[in-house]
This record gives sequence, C-alpha cells and structure tokens, in this order.
Amino acid sequence: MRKVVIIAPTYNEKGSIEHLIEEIFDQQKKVTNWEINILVVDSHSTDGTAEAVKKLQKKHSGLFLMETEKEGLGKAYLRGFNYCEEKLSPYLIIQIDADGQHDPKKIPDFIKKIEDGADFVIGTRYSKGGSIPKNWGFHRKILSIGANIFVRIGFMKPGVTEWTNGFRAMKSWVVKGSLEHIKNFSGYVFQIAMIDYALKHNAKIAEIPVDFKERKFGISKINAFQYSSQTVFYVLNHSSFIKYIFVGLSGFVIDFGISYVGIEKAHMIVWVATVISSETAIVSNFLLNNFWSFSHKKLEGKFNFLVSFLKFNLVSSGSVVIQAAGIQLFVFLFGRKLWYLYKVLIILLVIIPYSYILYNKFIWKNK
Ligand SMILES: Nc1nc2c(ncn2[C@@H]2O[C@H](COP(=O)(O)OP(=O)(O)O)[C@@H](O)[C@H]2O)c(=O)[nH]1
Ligand SMILES: [Mg+2]
Repeated sequence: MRKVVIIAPTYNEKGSIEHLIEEIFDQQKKVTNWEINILVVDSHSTDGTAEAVKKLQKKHSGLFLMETEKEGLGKAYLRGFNYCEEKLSPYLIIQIDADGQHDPKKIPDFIKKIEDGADFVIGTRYSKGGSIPKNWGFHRKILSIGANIFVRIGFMKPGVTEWTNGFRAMKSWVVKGSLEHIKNFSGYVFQIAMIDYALKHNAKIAEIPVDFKERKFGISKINAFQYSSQTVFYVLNHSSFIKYIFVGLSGFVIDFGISYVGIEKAHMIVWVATVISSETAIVSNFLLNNFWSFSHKKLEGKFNFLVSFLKFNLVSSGSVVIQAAGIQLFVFLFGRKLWYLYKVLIILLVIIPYSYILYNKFIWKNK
C-alpha cells in the first residue's frame, strides 16, 4: 500500500472545505492500493475553516490540519511539504485548491499516470479536454493564458502547456529535492519554480487535462500585479534560453568591440583582428554559457571541458558557414541591397535555434 497525501491550502474557504474533504476521501474506493491522507494547510482563516476541518478530523483519521501564518501561497505549501516529509512520509503528494475549482474526481487519473511511470503530473487547463471558467473577465483570461505562453516560450518548453495551475501530483523525491529552491518564492510563482526544478532534474513529466471550475464561495486571493511581475522576473532569472540570448548579445559586442579597436585604433591586419575578436567572443560565450546559462548542467572534468570547448568551436564555425551560405543565397535571389535584413533574419530564425539545440544535445547534455 502506497501513501498519498493530498495537500489543500486554505484561506477563508469555509464554504467549500467540508465538501472537498468528503469528496477526496470518496476517491479511496477507486484507488484501493493507495492510502489517501489529506493535509489542510490553513493560514489562520477568519471564517472558521480550521474549525470545520477539526470537526471532520473526528471522523477521518487520515485528515491532518496545519495552521500557519498568512505569508503567501508558496510559503503555505512549503510548510505543508515539510510537514509531509517529517510526519507523514508519503510516496506521492497531490496539490489541490480548496475552493472547489479543482475536481477531486480527477485524483485517480493523476495516480494512474504516476503508476504508469510519471514523476510529476500536471493538471492542465490548456490542452485538449481542459478548460478555464467561461465567465472569467478579459483581464483574468489574459493574465492566465499570457503567463502560461510567456513561461512556455521563455523556457523553450512548448510541450509543457500549464505552469501555474495548482492541481498536480509529484513523487516525494521531486518535492523533497525542490524545497531548497522553492523556499525563495513565497507567492503563487512557486508553482512555476517547482516545474522548472523538476524539468532541470529530469523528472518525467506528464499532463492530464482538467477543468478549472467557477468559484462558488469566497473570493480569489491572487494579486495580479505581484503575480505577473514575479513570473516575468522568475523566467528572466531562470531560463537557460533567455540567458543564452544575452550571452549571444554579449559575444556580439565583444567581437565587434575588439575588431573595432584592432582595426581602427591599433591598425592591425584586418583578418588577424577578426580572428582574435571572434575567438575571444567564442571563449567568453563558452564560459558564460557554462557558468551561467547552463549552470545546472555545468561541465565536469578537465578533459570533458576541453573536448566540449572544441565542440563549441565547431558549432560556432557551423553557424559562420550557415550564415555565409544563407546570406549569399538571399543576395543571389533578391540582390544585395537588404543584406543586413537577411543577416538578422538568418540569425533569428536559423542560428539561434541551431546553436541552442546543438548546445543542449552535444555540449550541455541533460545529466
Ligand atoms: N494557506 C493558504 N492558502 C492560500 C493562500 N492564498 C491562497 N490560498 C488558497 O490557495 C487556493 C487557490 O487560491 P485562489 O485564491 O483560489 O487562487 P485562484 O484560483 O488562482 O484565483 C485556495 O484554496 C486558497 O484558499 C495563503 O496565503 N495561505
Ligand atoms: Mg481559486
């Protein structure tokens, strides 16, 4: 028998918590080889949520309550995860909103995916079969859809369609491992941080479509401004792809700067200045990518470092050849007047994806 703890965070959810708890325990009959426990993490609700839970504790021995300060959803979950690891030692942890927006009947589907081999199952509203409330206003739709698209592109993970929903199942090792990382994010953004952590540690991710129902009781506690700014900040800070783009730009500045000084000021032979400037940019790009963009996959061992540096040079030479051939082709077809436009297009559409994919496949491989 494996143990699953379902964590439901609450702040003033008296209207829905009792029904939610009963419905969750009701799923037990569908997952007979699992022992369902519930942990409610309540941030001192003022509407009697905790009291309602305490009443139900008399009936259900697998119902736990943790009372915490009101410090944001991320902090509430962090405390809940710690409580789980210290006191309950589950195999699996499932997160669910306590306001009735997530349907507990989906819990067996999450468990099934775990049984099929996933480490982390995301309940997604943004793939076929999932949905968001029809009555959501324009700004709420934009906030949710926009945040998810932004994160998907920012992390170059189009396959993960949902980053912000709080309905998910995670094996204990993923949660335990992520605690050090997510403790820095007290708000809703910790949901994104957990998926980011899981992906960077090669957790097997699966998705199931879920509906996000309308709230029947109480009000949403999300702070739109804080949430969107934290999301943007998180992605800028943690996306290998975005850092890689910045490294590329810095390489351009170094290359151009050294060439300029060499040719204009030091009156060096042009090709010599070019070799020095481009190789300096290559070295600097390699180091910055290793210690910054792909720092979670940092190269280990001197030999590996050296071989990877040679591969990096090879990939860089490849992009020179692609650029030269591409631009020549455009010039041949459309004349040379707009050569700089062709160059920009080739860099954006070919060179950036080409290098990023090769770096990930051959140099900074997943560990
Ligand atoms: N313990 C705790 N729960 C919270 C806090 N903020 C939100 N929640 C709970 O987290 C769940 C999702 O929050 P909600 O406000 O509905 O967000 P939305 O569904 O994105 O609008 C609900 O069950 C809330 O009661 C908090 O600071 N502490
Ligand atoms: Mg809600």
